[in-house]
Amino acid sequence: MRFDIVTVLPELLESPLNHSILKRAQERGLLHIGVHDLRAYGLGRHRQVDDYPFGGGAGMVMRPEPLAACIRQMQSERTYDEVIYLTPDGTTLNQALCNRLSLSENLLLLCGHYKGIDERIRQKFVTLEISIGDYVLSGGELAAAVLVDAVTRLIPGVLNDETSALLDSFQDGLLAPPVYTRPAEWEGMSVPEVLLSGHEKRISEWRHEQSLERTRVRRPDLYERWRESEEAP
Ligand code: 6GU
Repeated sequence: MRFDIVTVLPELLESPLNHSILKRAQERGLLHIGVHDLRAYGLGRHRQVDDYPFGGGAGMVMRPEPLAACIRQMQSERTYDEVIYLTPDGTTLNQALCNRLSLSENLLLLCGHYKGIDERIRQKFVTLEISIGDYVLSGGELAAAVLVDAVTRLIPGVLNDETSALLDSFQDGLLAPPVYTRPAEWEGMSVPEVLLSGHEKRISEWRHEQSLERTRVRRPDLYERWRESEEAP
């Protein structure tokens, strides 16, 4: 799978995309990430990429020409399943959308900055607009890193233990159960007996009960949705 990311701040993406699981996925050839500096497509001697908003108001808006030139260059090299604009007014990212995106071959991600990008770029090129939650970030870069991380871990072969993505919170619509490691006794607190029993069936039943209870208490909205999906024929 390949991500191409268009940004005015490529340095902001370097570290989060080059460690741990994302690093290993790239080394294994399962993931390719191209980071593209929009400044290279900027206008004039100063490589300008933004300008004042028509109609007035605070902040700058990203001009259409550099973005269009960059997107067209990318599209001349490969076909994209989606051209995604990261924006707080997009649809909220969730696990279902991550699952869907993980089936893609190539994704093009556009990071906005300042007051956002000229609306005409959204109309002409963007096929999907995604927010990572109801709060405002300074730009789309950290949101793009979140999206790449959440989607990459769903690509077969990326995680060491193939089953472990299936046990993530949300993957079955429930929160994950509590986990413990050694020591079995720590500062007067012990690990639930069942986890030390070696009894696989009882352990998986316990984990499922814990998942249900945790979801019911912490996320009643998810719990109701899960119950509805369970009773569907
Ligand atoms: Cl995708 N961009 C910005 N700037 N802020 C956000 C966001 C995206 N998602 C949540 N907040």
